[in-house]
Amino acid sequence: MRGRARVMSTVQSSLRIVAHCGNRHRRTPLAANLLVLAACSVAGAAGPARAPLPDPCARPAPGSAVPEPQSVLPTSHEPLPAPTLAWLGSVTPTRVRRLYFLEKLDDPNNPNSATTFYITVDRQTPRPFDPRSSVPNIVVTQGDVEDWIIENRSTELHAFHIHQIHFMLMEWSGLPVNEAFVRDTVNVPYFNGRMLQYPSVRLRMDFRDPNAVGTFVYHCHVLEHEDGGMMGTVRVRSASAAPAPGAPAATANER
Ligand SMILES: [Cu+2]
Repeated sequence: MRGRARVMSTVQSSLRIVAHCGNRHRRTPLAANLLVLAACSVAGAAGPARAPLPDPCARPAPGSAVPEPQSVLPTSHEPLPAPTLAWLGSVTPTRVRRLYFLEKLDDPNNPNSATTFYITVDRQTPRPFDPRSSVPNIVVTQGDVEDWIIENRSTELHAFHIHQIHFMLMEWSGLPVNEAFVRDTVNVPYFNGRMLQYPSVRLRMDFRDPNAVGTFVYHCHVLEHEDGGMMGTVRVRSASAAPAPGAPAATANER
């Protein structure tokens, strides 16, 4: 055999190395997997037939098909466009909403009974997520920025996560936070039963992206909790569909 490669024969389902860089092994060690680099030819296990392997570094022969050119990184870059929206942390929110995580045992006297998980908008009735419901828990208007204060009223950690948009963490249990980035997930610490107030986060929710119109979900990122009901929906209506100032009949979810 020729070439700078290790060449193997197969023994049942294992690979057996019979030579390396043109040198035949006296012993033939087994290998679970092996990378073969740019061999010129190998000896077939069935006999003297030789099978050429393509050399990825070789120049094409005259008259042969020209291979696709390799990608080339640009030597200079166009600068990114300047942001058209104000930095989220400097925007005054249009409203503040409050939500809370909650867990309930099916039998309060039996800690081993099943648990139902909730993420509830303040002043709404706690209900586990119903995927068949077409009524969103929250309705907002595209272009708005809102602050959501999310409490954890359970004795277990929860991770608030929202699809489609991002938010900034502004406060951690009432203490200001100065983060220079946006998130889509944040942990909300558990209540230990002795605190004077529930642990909470204050999030600046960015609904300004015109591509974020529609209905999407927010939920606990602990999937057992999410599947147990800890999920809700937010509908972002387009600014043109928003009711005119002073229009009546806003539902509870739209306030
Ligand atoms: Cu959770």
